[in-house]
Amino acid sequence: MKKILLIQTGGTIAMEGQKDSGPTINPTKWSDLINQTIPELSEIANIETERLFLEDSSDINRRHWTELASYIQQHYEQYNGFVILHGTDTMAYTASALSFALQNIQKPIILTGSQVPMSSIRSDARRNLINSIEMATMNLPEVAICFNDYVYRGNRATKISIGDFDAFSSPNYPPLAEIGLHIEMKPHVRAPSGELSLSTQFSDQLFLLKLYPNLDPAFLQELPLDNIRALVIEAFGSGNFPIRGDQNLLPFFERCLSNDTMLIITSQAAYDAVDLSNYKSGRHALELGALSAEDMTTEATLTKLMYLLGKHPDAETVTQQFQKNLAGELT
Ligand code: ASN
Repeated sequence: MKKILLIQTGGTIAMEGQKDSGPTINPTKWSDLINQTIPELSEIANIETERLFLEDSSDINRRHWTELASYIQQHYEQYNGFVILHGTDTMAYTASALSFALQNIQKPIILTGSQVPMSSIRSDARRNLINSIEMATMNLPEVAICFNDYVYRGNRATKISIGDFDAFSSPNYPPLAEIGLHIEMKPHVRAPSGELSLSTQFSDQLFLLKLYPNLDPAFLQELPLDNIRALVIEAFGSGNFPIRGDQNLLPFFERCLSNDTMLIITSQAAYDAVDLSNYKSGRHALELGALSAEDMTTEATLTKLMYLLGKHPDAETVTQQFQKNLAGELT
């Protein structure tokens, strides 16, 4: 029987009863709860549990990603697969971060959680947990999110619903598997290659700016560009932004680039890819030296930059690597 490590990090799935109490289940109670409420899990795999932290996922940051990635790497040989229980709010960020931190994995690393606490009668935790443990026993060498009968590549997924059981989507990449009467594995699962590599230095010297009509560029004067090595602009449509009148953003973009702050343009539209050659504003940005995030999610764009900025001190390597498909995040 396959050996799976179930790692608890918190989220709603780790709450007892009321949501206002935060993740509370203590480690012993947690294993008991699983054994009592889902005894059939032991028919699927030999499961060991570990509680790394117990956080609402809004409190998860790069230090947790480093600890998680290192912990998995240390225990990599002992298990056939890993399931991480995590809050849904930032699950796509953690999944993306792990996909960069742990490259060339040959085993499944599956993140899951729930919209309703495990202890509630109508919880989705049971189904998500059973599905995830089963997926962790399969030939799925990916960091993936398993939720509501779908398995998504982690760095392609995004949270789309607060109240629905169908909380995730993967706008620019089809699901890796669908779980119904049978498990339907799709052909586009990544093929394992090379040795496992661990890299856990995530930089925080970046900033995300979401554009909106009427944004006053004067506000941007205050941004501490000396501490911002990369500025991600979540622009409109195919990568557009204001270029007329007093809301013209080009002078600010020029200031960023002359200050050696990389400029990366992503989109507020979830589907399809940024194309800076489509419209006038994008072409101006291209001429200045801005990069396109193409069809990457904002979560993947940010965590990829955190990973690259943490790893490479020089902007040239970061720029080159950013445009490459490192872990299946980019088409
Ligand atoms: N606030 C929770 C979290 O992300 C939401 C959840 O897990 N459903 O930790």
